[in-house]
Amino acid sequence: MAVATAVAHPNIALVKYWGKRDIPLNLPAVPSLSLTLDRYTTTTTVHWGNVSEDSVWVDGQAAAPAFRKRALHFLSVLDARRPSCRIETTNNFPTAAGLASSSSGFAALALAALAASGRSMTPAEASVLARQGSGSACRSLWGGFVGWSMGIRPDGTDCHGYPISRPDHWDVAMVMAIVSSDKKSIGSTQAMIRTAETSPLYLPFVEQARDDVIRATQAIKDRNLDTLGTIMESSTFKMHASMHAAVPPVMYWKPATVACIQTVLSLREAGISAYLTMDAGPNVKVLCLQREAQAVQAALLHHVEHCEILKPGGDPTVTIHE
Ligand code: 2P0
Repeated sequence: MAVATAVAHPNIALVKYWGKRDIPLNLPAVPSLSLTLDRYTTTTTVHWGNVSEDSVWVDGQAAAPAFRKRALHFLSVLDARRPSCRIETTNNFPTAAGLASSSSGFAALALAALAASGRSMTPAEASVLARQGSGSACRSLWGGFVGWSMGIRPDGTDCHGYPISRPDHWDVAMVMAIVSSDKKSIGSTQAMIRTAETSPLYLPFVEQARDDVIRATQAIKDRNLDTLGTIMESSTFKMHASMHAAVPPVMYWKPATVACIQTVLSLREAGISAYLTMDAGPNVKVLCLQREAQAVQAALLHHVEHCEILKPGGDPTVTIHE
């Protein structure tokens, strides 16, 4: 029984995960592909045993009941006969605001729990575990560009992330226009279920996902930003259009979201290769070359107060304390 800390970076999907074929196991309806970011981190410490009762702490405060339950259940997925545990987690960026905090969160929790409980797993096995906490977390087991295979087994043991290329493969940046850091109005899981059950536009998104991943993977290998960006934007707009056509609609956009979208389209007309993506929130993330990132940031700062330039990030790290 030991104490371990893991640090993981969030990832932003370039080809989107939206919808599940198995809800408890977080088995996706589509394959997806992401970029792990630098600078943003979740740091999570797990005390496995040697504590009198379960506890979960977020930024030094007792966790809200829903997150406490979800985090402790996750430890029980790892070991149904586990001892009492203490979880301490902190993000250096806004939580549950469409900035992929659940991806780094459950990747860090999985790795800290594995190390603290004395288990060793391959990265793919750890990715299967992290996926059960939050789907997108299975992609934060690696830095750089990462894919997520759907797998075919009903138990999900072949449904995990896989590395595509290292962070230094390509000098791209992700410029994050923070329209709002508020918690999202509807959680991803509920929004996915509603979209899949009610949206007439959901099926085309699902049908095109596999081809989008294949073509995006080749574009990454070729370092072809215009091809990758075009696929990424198409995946984003197919996902959001399907949400907007759900009943009732799932609408994460705010006026500044639309202003940022129009800015990116104008930047392209001015000759800058900038392409956007959005997740379950109003924030707009723009993929471009690092040497053009400051021009992109300056244009977006007309519409948002906060806009940050992030680069491809590395693998998670794990430290065992005792
Ligand atoms: C993604 N998103 O591929 C997609 C695109 C948001 C939009 O994965 O229900 O927190 O825990 O599996 O991973 C956000 O959903 O959802 C997400 P669950 P998750 O990154």
